[in-house]
Amino acid sequence: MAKKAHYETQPGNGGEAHQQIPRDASHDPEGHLTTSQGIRISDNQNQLKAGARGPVLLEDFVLREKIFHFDHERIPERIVHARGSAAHGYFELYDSLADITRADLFQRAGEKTPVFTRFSTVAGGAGSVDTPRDVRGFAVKFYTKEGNWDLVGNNIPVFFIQDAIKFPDLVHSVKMEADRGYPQSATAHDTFWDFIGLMPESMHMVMWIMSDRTIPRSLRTIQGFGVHTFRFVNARGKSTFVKFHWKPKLGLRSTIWDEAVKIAGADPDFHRRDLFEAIESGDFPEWELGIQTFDEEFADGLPYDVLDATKIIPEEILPVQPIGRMVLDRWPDNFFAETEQVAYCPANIVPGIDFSNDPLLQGRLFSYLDTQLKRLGSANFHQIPINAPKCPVMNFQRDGHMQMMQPQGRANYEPNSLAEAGEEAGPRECPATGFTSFAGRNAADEQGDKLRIRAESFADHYSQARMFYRSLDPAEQAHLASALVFELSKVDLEHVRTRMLANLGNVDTALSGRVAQGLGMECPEPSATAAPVQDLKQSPALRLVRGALELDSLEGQTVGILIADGSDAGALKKLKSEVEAAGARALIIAPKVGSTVLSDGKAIAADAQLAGCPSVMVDAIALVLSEDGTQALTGEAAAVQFVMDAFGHLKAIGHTPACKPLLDKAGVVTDEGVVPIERFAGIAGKRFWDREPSLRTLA
Ligand code: HDE
Repeated sequence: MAKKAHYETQPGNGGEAHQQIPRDASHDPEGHLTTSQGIRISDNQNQLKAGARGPVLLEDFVLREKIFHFDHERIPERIVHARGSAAHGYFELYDSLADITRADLFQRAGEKTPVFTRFSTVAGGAGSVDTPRDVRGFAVKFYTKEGNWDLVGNNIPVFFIQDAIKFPDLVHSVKMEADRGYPQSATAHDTFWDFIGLMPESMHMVMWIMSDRTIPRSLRTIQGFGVHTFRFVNARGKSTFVKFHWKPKLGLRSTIWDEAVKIAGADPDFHRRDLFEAIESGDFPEWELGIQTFDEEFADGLPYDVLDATKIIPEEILPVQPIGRMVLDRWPDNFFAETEQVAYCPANIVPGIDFSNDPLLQGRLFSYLDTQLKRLGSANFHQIPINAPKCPVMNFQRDGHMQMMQPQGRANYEPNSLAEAGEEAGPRECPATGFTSFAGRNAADEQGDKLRIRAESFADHYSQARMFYRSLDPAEQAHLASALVFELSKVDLEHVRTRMLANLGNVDTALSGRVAQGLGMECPEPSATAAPVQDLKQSPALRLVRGALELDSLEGQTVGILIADGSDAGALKKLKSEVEAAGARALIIAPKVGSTVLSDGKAIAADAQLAGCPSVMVDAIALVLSEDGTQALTGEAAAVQFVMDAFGHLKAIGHTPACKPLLDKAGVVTDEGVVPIERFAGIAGKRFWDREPSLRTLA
């Protein structure tokens, strides 16, 4: 009789879309504490001793097992992208893309595919803060019916280097300096700028990382990009190049540098908390997935190479077509089990999607699988529930550390003829539906002599950097120049600064001049370039400040309402309901969190205490204060700073008439963003960029 083989799905997964990973199924329904062997524990407070004051006994297996497990709780953190926050959700397709790809998740309009998405900073360790100036990782695992597809991208569409062999050098240069062990999570130091200056191909990326993109207000307000050119392959085997873009429903929002620095102190977990609270309150973060598709002929007509990850295809040249949306609607049950153990890999693709020859992408295909083995400690890491596909997994890979599968029978090789003897033969390869690599029009011609060489078409390092800089709004250009001044001012090696200024001269001499002036240095001549720098047409789609993705709406934002004893109860109620009607959160802040007595004599509890909730924590502020309340707070540094920072960070300020002395003390000058509370809800969603030049010196 044929034995039933257990080649089925792996533990912790199922077939249906968006199925939840089961919560620890092994717990005792009666709630008893046990050892890992299931032995009930009678006393979890005291070790086993020989007498009340006597020595501890080695036989105490309860103690030894507990401490042993604790000793091994940490695993190596990711060498890059160590600090991350993630959530479950789904991807919903708008219309079938069957004409360009046979990928199962893109076949049926309205189909939902479960996803797990992890956002991260790059340079800092797992315990570092959320708001350094840094690239944000944007990694999405799609649990499709034909296996897992990982789109492991960033919030910036280009990268520092063109070839994977430079990655360890790049990462070493940006991380804490080898001898001194600092700075943590910052590019503002010698070794990073030394490497960057010697690597002119990074200059386009440098423009992006010095722009406001790298100091986002929320993870819900970042874009995501697949970066590399990929391929879609349809059922007839036809290939189309594709680039992936995620656009946030709430639009793009950044912070002011001074604000980002202060958030780091006020709440190191600012982005993680924001994502958690949004999901827990049912305000589910959402992004639209868009694609740019093109063929070889289009690619050949571009003045740069689509295989070069330091280049974009501007949306004005090739529009982004929306194809679906991603909604994140469930926070993980357990941070370690899911967010920490999730293992993304750009090599995880499904039939209908394929790689391009981008040399950076090709290098990544090796690195991620390798790093997961180091991090998770076993070749069976794909069996961890968060990594397990939600479709059948059947093969003859066997054994290894922490093997969770219990295959039955003798078939652990292929081909075999065990079926002829009535035994289970195991799975067979599937030529018709299995993954086949796209052969490539030029696959044969593109092979040449074995050379360590960079294609000529990768030689232009500056034209797109210039295009990016010149496409920005003047306010963001000023932020970018000031960011460069800040970063280079932290560089002690003068020749490194000078080299950077010379490279910046190729982007724009006005930019290098501004930065040189900000540093108080002579501006050198532009450095030699490998290819002539071209004046490409500007791309307004690249703007964050006053760009198409900057929305004025209050939706998804938080308004901090400052109250004190005597605040007008009616005005507060009205304002709160207006703010909430606009889709925002009203956070009541008071000098004392427990109770504030309003004008109607009733006491209310605040959501936050003033000293613990500076205005950097909110997107706009409203001051609902009586004359007495204002007088009390005018002598309170936390209140003055609250208002001063909101004004300095270009936020909307609404106020009751009695607040004038506090506004004056904080140096607030009335402009279109400083309004009576009756008009506040209408303008509170905006930043007031025009205020900035009067407040701080920008380069
Ligand atoms: Fe990564 N990258 N990377 N990277 N990367 C890792 O894999 C690597 C690159 C990105 O939330 C590591 O599991 C190489 C580009 C994200 O878990 C590692 C090269 C882009 C994440 C690795 C690159 C990324 C990683 C470290 C140059 C944007 C976090 C831990 C060839 C398209 C995923 C890990 C998560 C993580 C290697 C360049 C995005 C070491 C060798 C370009 C979002 O394998």
